[in-house]
Amino acid sequence: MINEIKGQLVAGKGKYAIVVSRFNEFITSKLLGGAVDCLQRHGASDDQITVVWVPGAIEITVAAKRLASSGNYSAVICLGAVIRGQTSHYDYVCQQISRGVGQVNYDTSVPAIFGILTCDTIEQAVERAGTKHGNAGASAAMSAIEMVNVLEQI
Ligand code: INI
Repeated sequence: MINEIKGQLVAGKGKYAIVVSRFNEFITSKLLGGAVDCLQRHGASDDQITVVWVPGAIEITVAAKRLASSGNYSAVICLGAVIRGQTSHYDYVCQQISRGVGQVNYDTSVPAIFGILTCDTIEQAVERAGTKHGNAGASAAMSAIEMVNVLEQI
């Protein structure tokens, strides 16, 4: 019989850090609400959840790396909203944070979950922050719970 490892969707005793950016706060606060609600509904208590606010998406990586390296957290959930403007700034921000969050995973072996919206329009972001297309913060929290459970078994 094959040995198959699957993550339970139970927060267990895991410690979950959430890094959330203040830029586009009207969206990111909804992502945060979705993430916290998801963690709580899967059994996490208040003392298992730490929330760190940073100025913008670019700053998420450094805080995520500090948290992941501290040894105090089972997973780091990164939440932000990058919305395309009239310049190429968007592309630079997106590139930097996707690489940065990925790097935190490789450098620390603590799962850093990419819950950062990268949208062409504000409407697309609203749709992913608790309306038509669900809540990307809740999805990110779910991924964090699953990864913590998977890694505990490996
Ligand atoms: N930060 C975001 O989180 N979302 C954005 O859409 C955004 N745009 O488009 O500029 C943004 N910029 C700020 C950036 O993340 C840094 O905070 C800033 O450059 C200071 O380092």
